[in-house]
Amino acid sequence: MRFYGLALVASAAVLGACGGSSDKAKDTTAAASTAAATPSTAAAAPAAGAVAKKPATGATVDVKMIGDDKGYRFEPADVKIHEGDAVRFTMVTGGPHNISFDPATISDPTAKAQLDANMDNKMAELSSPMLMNPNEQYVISFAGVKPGTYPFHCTPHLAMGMKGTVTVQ
Ligand SMILES: [Cu+2]
Repeated sequence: MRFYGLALVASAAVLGACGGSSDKAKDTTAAASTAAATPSTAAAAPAAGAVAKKPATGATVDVKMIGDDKGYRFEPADVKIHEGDAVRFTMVTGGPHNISFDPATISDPTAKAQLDANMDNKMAELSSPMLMNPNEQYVISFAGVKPGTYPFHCTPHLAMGMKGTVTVQ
């Protein structure tokens, strides 16, 4: 006798798959930004422009602007003048150089405005243009600039100590 025991184990593997994809209607609202062309209201009202340039009436003192193997410097770095004199800066070597007074060092607003007015072709307040080539000159009148000490520097070479002072006696 043969006895066949057949055990059928049906294991139902239930795979629960939850793949619910909800369609979301994307509402793209294009915000039409109507950027109104704002006219550049550059109010060309020079408040300090009321100060007129005053030409020098006295002596002219020369200062050389030098950059060589000894460093960058004004020569002489510290000059003493009288009100009404002018300082003539001459580019010698190692340019570009410029002459820039730090507005923060001039506490008197009248002196600051007059000195600024006396400077031609400025890059910024109290800052001369760059002198690129040998023998280029820049003259600053100190007419109307009251007595005091006015520190200045060369913007490109300030970190290398190229600075000086003009003392109006
Ligand atoms: Cu310089």
